[in-house]
Amino acid sequence: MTTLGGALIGCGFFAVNQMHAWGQVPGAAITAICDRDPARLQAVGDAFGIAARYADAETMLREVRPDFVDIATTAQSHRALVELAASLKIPAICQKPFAPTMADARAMVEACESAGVPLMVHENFRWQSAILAVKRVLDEGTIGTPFFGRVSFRSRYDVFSGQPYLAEGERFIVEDLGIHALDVARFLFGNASAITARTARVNPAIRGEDVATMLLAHAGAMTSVVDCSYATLNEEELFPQTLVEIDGDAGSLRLGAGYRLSVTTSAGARHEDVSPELLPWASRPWHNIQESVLLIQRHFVDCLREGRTPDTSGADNLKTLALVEAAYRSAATGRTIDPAREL
Ligand code: NAD
Ligand code: 89V
Repeated sequence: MTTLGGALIGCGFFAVNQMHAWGQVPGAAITAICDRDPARLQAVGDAFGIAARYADAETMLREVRPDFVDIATTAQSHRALVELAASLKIPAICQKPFAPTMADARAMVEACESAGVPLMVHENFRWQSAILAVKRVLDEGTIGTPFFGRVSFRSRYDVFSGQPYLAEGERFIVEDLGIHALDVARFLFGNASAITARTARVNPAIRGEDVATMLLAHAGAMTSVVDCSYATLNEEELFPQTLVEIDGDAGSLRLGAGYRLSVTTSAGARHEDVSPELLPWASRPWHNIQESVLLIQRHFVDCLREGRTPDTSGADNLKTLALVEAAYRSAATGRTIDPAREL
């Protein structure tokens, strides 16, 4: 198997996880890195032994001509970098949030489609092993046809120390974290035809909303609640666990604290520990997210080799982003919004 050579743009807080994970993806290796910030470029270059270091993404991509590019910058830069990759016919992974606006996101998908270039959004929460375990139970039909679901993330973990920009934006929790939870809801329950949202800011030290409660209508009778908060002081701090409840016509399922999966049917209840693996480079409590980074990057390489479209392709992610936009519109207007209007 030939090794696919990748280039990484953005050597910040989260990219370190992506670099560690690339070291474990069979048949792929990062051979060049780029950051505008010389200190960050040096730190990642030294830590991972990468000699090819660039301050400018275009120079790197033109010189290195990698087999793929991993864009690990924040959203404002995504459109220019994805369009650059498309223009050079380089398959791209782009971090979430995919884009600050739907117009940018549509343009990025269009640029890659017309260039025939694969594009995956690094939307990794649905790749968490506990969420995959929930999906397996649903697909096996054990609890029958679901009619109610809840995807819940409630915490007071200090995300701002690692990611200071999260305290500064006009938007916060729906755009940064709710986006993952809404994507998990789509993954488990299918697309939504309506969303009603309320948001609040509890922490006075930040600019955006840190609480959001969203009600989604899916196909048939299926209804879900997606709720997230960074203002919740729990007896046990659960960051970054996503809890899931699903009721079906033949049983129910709960993904509870500590990655405890309970499945109840008329035959009784069974419990399973679906804790993520603690990878050699991972650290608690982030190990859950860190494992999902490895799984999604492996998926991208498998898709590249097999000519398949990644599950979280740019086109797929437009639907998650539309839910985010619709949630903000609903919270601002007090109305129920059809996310298709945002597409
Ligand atoms: P960060 O600010 O720490 O790092 C971004 C880096 O990109 C910075 O070092 C910056 O200098 C560099 N950069 C920006 N524009 C550039 C350009 N045009 N060319 C070269 N370098 C450029 O941000 P972060 O916390 O690492 O977050 C990055 C992205 O990852 C965000 O979109 C964030 O939402 C996302 N994120 C995802 C997860 C997840 O689980 N999927 C977790 C955390 C963060
Ligand atoms: O996954 C993320 O996007 C992170 C965090 C878990 C802190 O919200 O920003």
